[in-house]
Amino acid sequence: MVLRAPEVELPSRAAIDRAKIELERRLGPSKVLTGVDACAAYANDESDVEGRAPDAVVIAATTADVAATLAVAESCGVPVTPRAGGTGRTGGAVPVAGGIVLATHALCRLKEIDRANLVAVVEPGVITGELHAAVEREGLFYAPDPNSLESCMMGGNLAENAGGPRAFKYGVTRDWVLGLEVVLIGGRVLRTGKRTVKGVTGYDVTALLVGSEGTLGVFTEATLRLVPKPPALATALALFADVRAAADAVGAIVAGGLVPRCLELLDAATLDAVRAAGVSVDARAGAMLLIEVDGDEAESALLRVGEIASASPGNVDVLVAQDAAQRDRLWAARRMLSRATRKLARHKLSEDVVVPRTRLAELIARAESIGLATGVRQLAYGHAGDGNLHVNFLWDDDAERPAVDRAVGMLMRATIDLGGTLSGEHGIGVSKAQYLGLEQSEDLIALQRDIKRVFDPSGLLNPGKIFPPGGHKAC
Ligand code: 2HG
Ligand code: ZN
Repeated sequence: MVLRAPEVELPSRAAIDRAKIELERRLGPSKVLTGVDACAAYANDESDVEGRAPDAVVIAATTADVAATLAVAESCGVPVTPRAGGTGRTGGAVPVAGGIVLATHALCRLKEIDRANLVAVVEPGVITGELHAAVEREGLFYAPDPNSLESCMMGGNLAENAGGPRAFKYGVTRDWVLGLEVVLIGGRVLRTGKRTVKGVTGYDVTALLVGSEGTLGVFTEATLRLVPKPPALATALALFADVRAAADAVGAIVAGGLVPRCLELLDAATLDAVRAAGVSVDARAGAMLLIEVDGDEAESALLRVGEIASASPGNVDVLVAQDAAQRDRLWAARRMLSRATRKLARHKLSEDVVVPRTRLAELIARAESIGLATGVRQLAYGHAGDGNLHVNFLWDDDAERPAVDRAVGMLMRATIDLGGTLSGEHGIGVSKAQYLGLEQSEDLIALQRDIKRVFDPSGLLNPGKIFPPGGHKAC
């Protein structure tokens, strides 16, 4: 059961044919796929957004390839959808107007790790987990850790401003990007930002581009900030009778002056999925917090976190990971949640709403009543320290889809009521575009559309994303 793509203007047959000829002439046939099956493989990402198979896929290997593709797209008037790992959750890499998919996965060099300046330079096809491993071998650390880090790529992380469990202490992708090389529609190559820690020259175009969901430019290189690898790590599980008790303990830990690097929450239904996947979890637990602390004082900080969690109402137990192998098992269980919960029903939709952390318990209660009111099964897990909750809606029968859409709309409104925001890490893409007007004023949306026009006057770059052609309903 798919989310219908928005109605967008399609390129003419003649424009597509011209573009194919030009692309092959400029890039050579080996970098341009036009076969039906080859193109169909680039029509989707990991969201349920329905794509329109592209007419051509460019496998770019250099910045010059990206520039040539964007020059051809502009001169022929054909839309382009940029794509790196294709692991996005809101349809950012889904070509909704056909045209060209510009794949950057083959631009995959980790070009540099500069230990003295604490900088890494990467191309968009570098897998995030591989970047982690490479810098950690040098005693350094790049913090953003989306749970799909074994398959997602830096290009997508930059486009969506990806976060992950460590965002609570270390922030999201944007906080780690010093500068970019980006190609604009038409083929102009720009360098933005800096390679220094400080630097306030001009507008912060780097910050604007990170999180722009492929609508402003195509990344070909990023200069990233690194820090020394934290010397020690300590990890614990705190089990609670129910999810409200766990959410309240999160507030108590933060109010106690502690800054764990991760504070992850799993509700009862999610714990059942974890148990079903073969991980044993105390039967008394109706919710769990996975807590990780790093730094010189990690052991003593974890002890303090454990004391606060044990003293919190509804606590069932606190278990400290005894060694790296136990810690790895805990994280493996957390990182497979998205896949484990997908097995619970034929269809799953995972939202990534955020509220101020003190309102997390209220958001969970609202999600539960939305499930009851619409009859749609739901469960929740996520980055509780950030107030960022993945409310998952699950259903088997296609006929339930309208109820799911109602549930999603209700969740978006509840989030805004609680002072929150629609997306903490997956972006707006196609999936949430219709709700943008709930959070942002017409003036703010109009200003962003104006910015989009400056970068992309003909609207050829990733059409149908963030700003749907039909305007925004204030649903
Ligand atoms: C996570 O935190 C990811 O595991 C994916 O953001 C969330 O698919 C999901 O539910
Ligand atoms: Zn997440």
